[in-house]
Amino acid sequence: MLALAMVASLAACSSSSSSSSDTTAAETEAATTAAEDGSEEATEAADETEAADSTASDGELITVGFAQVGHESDWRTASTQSCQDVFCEENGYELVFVDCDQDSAAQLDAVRNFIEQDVDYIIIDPIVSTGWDTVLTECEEAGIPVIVIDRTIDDSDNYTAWVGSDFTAEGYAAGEWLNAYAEAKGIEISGILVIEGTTGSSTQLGRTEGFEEIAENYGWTILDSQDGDFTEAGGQEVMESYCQSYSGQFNVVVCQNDNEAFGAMTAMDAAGISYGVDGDVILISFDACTAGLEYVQAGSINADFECNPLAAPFVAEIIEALEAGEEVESTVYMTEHWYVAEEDVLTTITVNGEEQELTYVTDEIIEEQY
Ligand code: GZL
Repeated sequence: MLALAMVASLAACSSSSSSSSDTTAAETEAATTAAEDGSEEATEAADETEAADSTASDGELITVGFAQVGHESDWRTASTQSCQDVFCEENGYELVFVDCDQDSAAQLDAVRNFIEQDVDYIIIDPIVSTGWDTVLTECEEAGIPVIVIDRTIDDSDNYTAWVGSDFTAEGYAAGEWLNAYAEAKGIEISGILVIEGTTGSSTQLGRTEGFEEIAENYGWTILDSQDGDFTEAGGQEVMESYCQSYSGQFNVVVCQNDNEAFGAMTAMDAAGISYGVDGDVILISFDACTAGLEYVQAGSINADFECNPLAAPFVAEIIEALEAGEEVESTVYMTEHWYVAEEDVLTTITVNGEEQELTYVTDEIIEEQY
């Protein structure tokens, strides 16, 4: 079967507005299906792929297949843009980009399509942390190095390197900040509601594990913890349900990403529940995307625990080292900050005995954020 991945041929890396033909896994599948029917779309896609293959075969460009989680959040958009900015023709790359639309089966298909196309490297941001061993073995047998970014793969270590964040540490930091903040403000924590990220993602697993461990240490009550799928709609839906079920029982909401927090704010506004620095509910978020930090600066979100999406430059360094026959680090952690809305309440927290800085959000920080 002719396996097709539509080539996301990218404009120069110069601007974030570089156009690219984003391809969802569904479109790739459609093109593959169409290929069997010999339809026009398939011919077009085949021409694009052939063109890319012929260019890559000149040995001028390094072809990188990137199976991205989806397009569910501001964080994901920044992650995708970072890869498109780095892995472009100007920098010596041809990027074959597939948006897997939060569909794990489609993500495995995308990786197998990359093997069929015999790309030089494969980047995976795994939607969920298990189900990877077989396809990673296929990559190894094809002689294609795999670099994992962001989320982790927990049922195989058959890949060259991982670049990302410590999600459990993020959960610990959120819990310790909440304890120190409540003490400093004289707030008695009555009940906590959590809106989790995509179930089974290492992000959801880590942030949940870290925060729940701290909650248990301090004897807090987590009233409920449901999946908001890292989307604004998901956050709003779960928060609407919480406002119905737990009215008057909670004064902390923890959202495992900013887009869920945006949805939760909409739901609490509709329910007449105040939140943030001057509100009845402490609102905690993760990611610290630009829009999230704007809400922190406005006092709507009390604290936002950053997860840095800009892994691509570190991946490019790994690929360049591999191209030069050098050894590479198997694990690279991103640098992150814990952002707060109030400059004069806390400046540090202690997490597992280590003092960690808190960062007050300024216009300059927002200007620089992703
Ligand atoms: C985090 C990343 C998560 C973000 C969400 O590493 O995988 O997925 O926290 C995104 O915004 O959807």
